[in-house]
Parts: sequence; C-alpha cells; structure tokens
Amino acid sequence: SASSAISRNNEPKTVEVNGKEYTTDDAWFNVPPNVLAATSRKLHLQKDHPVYITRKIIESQFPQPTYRYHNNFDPVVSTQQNFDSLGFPPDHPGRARSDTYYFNKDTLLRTHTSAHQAQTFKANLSEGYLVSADVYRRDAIDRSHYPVFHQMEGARMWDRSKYADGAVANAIWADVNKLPKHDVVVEDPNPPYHPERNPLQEAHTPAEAEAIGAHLKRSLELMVVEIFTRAKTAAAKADPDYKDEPLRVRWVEAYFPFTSPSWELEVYYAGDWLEVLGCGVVKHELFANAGVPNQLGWAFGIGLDRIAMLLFQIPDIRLFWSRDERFSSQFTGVSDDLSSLRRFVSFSKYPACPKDVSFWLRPVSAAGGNPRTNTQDFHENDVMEIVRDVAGDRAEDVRLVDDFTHPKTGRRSVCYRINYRSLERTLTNEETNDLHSEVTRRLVDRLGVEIR
Ligand code: FA5
Ligand code: MG
Repeated sequence: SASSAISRNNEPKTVEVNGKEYTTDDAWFNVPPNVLAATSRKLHLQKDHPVYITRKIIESQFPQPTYRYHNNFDPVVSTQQNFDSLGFPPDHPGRARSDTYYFNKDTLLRTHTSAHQAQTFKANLSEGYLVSADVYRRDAIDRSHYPVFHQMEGARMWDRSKYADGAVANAIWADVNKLPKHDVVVEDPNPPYHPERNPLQEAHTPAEAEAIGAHLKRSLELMVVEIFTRAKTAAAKADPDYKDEPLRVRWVEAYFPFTSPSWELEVYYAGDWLEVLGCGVVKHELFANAGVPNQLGWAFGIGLDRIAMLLFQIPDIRLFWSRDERFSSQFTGVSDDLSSLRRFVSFSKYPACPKDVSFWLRPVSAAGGNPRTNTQDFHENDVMEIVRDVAGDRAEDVRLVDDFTHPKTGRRSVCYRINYRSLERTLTNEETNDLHSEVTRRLVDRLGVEIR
C-alpha cells in the first residue's frame, strides 16, 4: 500500500510504497496521489485480470526452466538501475522530471522493466528470464496511454566459454532450429546489422550477431502468432460473421542505448501499424559490468496492456483499472482455462463532457516564473500532469485543438480539449465544472500561463 506523511507546507516528506519508506526531496518529488495509489494494484498478479492472462499466455511461449520468471520486483528503483546501468547518457530526455516520476534526485518509479537487467544478469540464475512489472511514465492521456502500465522484459543468454572458439554461433543456430516454425508472412527488409543505422558490436562476430538476431526474431514472432491466434478465436466466438484477416507483422530498425542491433515489432491492427515491443542484441558492456563477460544474447520489452487490448478488444486502457463488476466478471475463470477466452463486450459508457481551455504562453523574454512555460520550453506533459492530478481517471483524453502564434507579437496561444468522463458513473455538471476550474487554476498557478 502507498501512503504519505503530509508536512505543514503540504508536501510529503516521506512516502511509503509497498511497505518501504522513501524520503522525498522538494525539487524532484512529482508523484501525484493517484499514481502513488496504483503501486499497490499489481494488475499483472491479479488472477483473471486481462493483464495477468496476457502475461500467462506470453510466459507459455518462454517455458521454464530455460526462462525463469520474476514477477515481484519493486517499482521503486534508483537512477542507476533505470538509466545509468543501461548506458543512458546524462542528458537523455527520458531522465527529465517532465517524463519520469521521482521521489528524489536518485530514486524514481521505474519507467521500464529494463531497469532490472543489470541485477538479473548479475544473479545469472538461468539461461533466460521474464520480468513482468508495473511501469510508470508521465505521458499523454488517451485511449492507449495511461501513466501506469505493465511491461514484460525477456532475455536469453548463451555462455561463450562453454564452447570451442567460434562455436557459440553454431550452438545458437541449433537452438533456433529447435524453435517451432510458423507460417505468418513477416515483413523484414532489414539486414542483420548495419554499420551506421544498427551496428554490430565489437564484442560480436557477424555470425554471432546473426544467430542471436534470428533466435530473437523467431521467438518473438511465435509469441505474437500465439496471441493473435487466441485473439481471432475469441473474436470468432463472439461474432459468427467474423472475417479472418491475415495477421501482418513487420520488423523495423530501432535504437536503444543498451542493445545493438535493435528492432521494434509492429502488428497491423485496425488500419494502422501498432508498435508492440522493442528488442535487440544486449550490449556487451552490460554483461561485463554485471560480472558475466562471457555471456551474449538478446533482450526484449513488450507492453502487456497494449497486447491485452488487442487480445480482448478492450477499447480504453483505463478500463484495466476499473473495479466495475461489468468489467472483471467477463474474465472470470479464463486464467485456468484459456480456451474460454472471449473478446470483451463493451458495456454502455457514461456520457462524456468535453471542455476547452485556451491560454497564452509566456513570451520568451519575460523574466521570472517557471521557465518551462515560456513559448520555447513549454512542455505539454505539464498540462497532462495537472489534468491527471486533478481529474485522475475522470479525464478520458486531452488533445491540443489549436496552436496559434500571433504574427506581430510572436506570442503563442494553445487550446486543449479535455474530455471528462467517468468509467463508473455519470459526472454531474457541477463536478465537471469544478474539475475544470481547478485545472484552469493550476495552469495559472503552476505554469504561469495567461488564460484567454
Ligand atoms: C522500452 O521500454 C525498452 N525498455 C524496451 C527494450 C527492452 C528494448 C529490452 C530492448 C531490450 P519502449 O519505450 O519502446 O521501450 O516501450 C516498450 C513497449 O512498451 C512499447 O513497444 C509499447 O508496447 C509499450 N509502451 C510504451 N509506452 C506505453 C504507454 N504509455 N502505454 C502503454 N504501453 C506502452
Ligand atoms: Mg518504443
């Protein structure tokens, strides 16, 4: 459970998360109560929750004991774990307070499950692992983004010292050939590595990088095929006229500071390519720093909530947090009998109440105030955060609907449309008006903007 001791100036001085206390620091602490409260939910551990079911299905594709499962790592980690150990440069934007929830300068809510790579490599308990966990990001508000979501990290390692010189690549290929085949057409125009865009590491021979990449891609394709086969079966059960659209999957090159080469896997869904995971060949430095310099292998990180949305056709990511029986009852028993998996049937939504707020940003020249709110440094996440803080789950989405720069004065004004809607009840006019006035008040107070 999460709680905080409130001091006189209304800023918590210590915060408790899952039974541990953290000292906050005024300059860095930026975790609102609703996000703090989410640390106790652990949806990936709640039997029959869609995130739990999705975890179980993916785990079934990465069997024990080759893969060891870790589902209880604490969400509070150090900047060392979340960033430094993974080679994030000191000025990486992900470290900014606008993107990450901090307790103090050195302590934060993990933004990804990769925060646990170093410790898991170091423990070196198995050839592979899966880490499932809640992760936290200050992000946009819409149907597919929520400040708390769940990731699963997977990794598979081989120990070079167990093989004769140069033979590890053959051993990895032998493991590739043990994997089942699938018949989905995968678009993959990418070379196994590319000197500029996606370089081979010095520590690897071309044959090693190719073998690791092949094992990685085949393993993840099999996982996606499994998910989508189950999703199709579930959809066909719900709708006898269901048209079976062939699964389309593609690999695109990517960049992560801790893997090279790196890729993302995208799935064609509802008329668009949807990114479902990032992955790559683990950088040698991570293994060397973890005291296991003979290891080589791959890692991936997948968004469980997004996969669960696809699997069950769940239209809004906030529904995962609902305690409404009409939601939870639809998944009862599925964990123990995956063949009973059905697509989600939407229940009627309560009415939405959109409200606009328009404001001028401070001119760049203006002295004082919060420098982040001048025309140049304005950061949309600060608006999102205020809305989330005030309205919590009662804000369905926030969209920029107008962005105007005055031709003479150069002053910029923006207009955001906030859609208020509860998943649990009809909001009264009075309540929505109160929420909106509080949002407006905080925009002025905290960001120093001028309401139009
Ligand atoms: C990462 O977080 C990397 N740690 C992944 C990784 C692991 C790469 C190991 C290499 C090796 P990224 O920020 O792209 O990457 O997030 C990974 C996945 O999490 C995305 O593909 C997406 O499925 C999911 N995800 C990211 N942001 C959100 C969000 N706001 N809401 C829901 N899902 C999200
Ligand atoms: Mg990504």
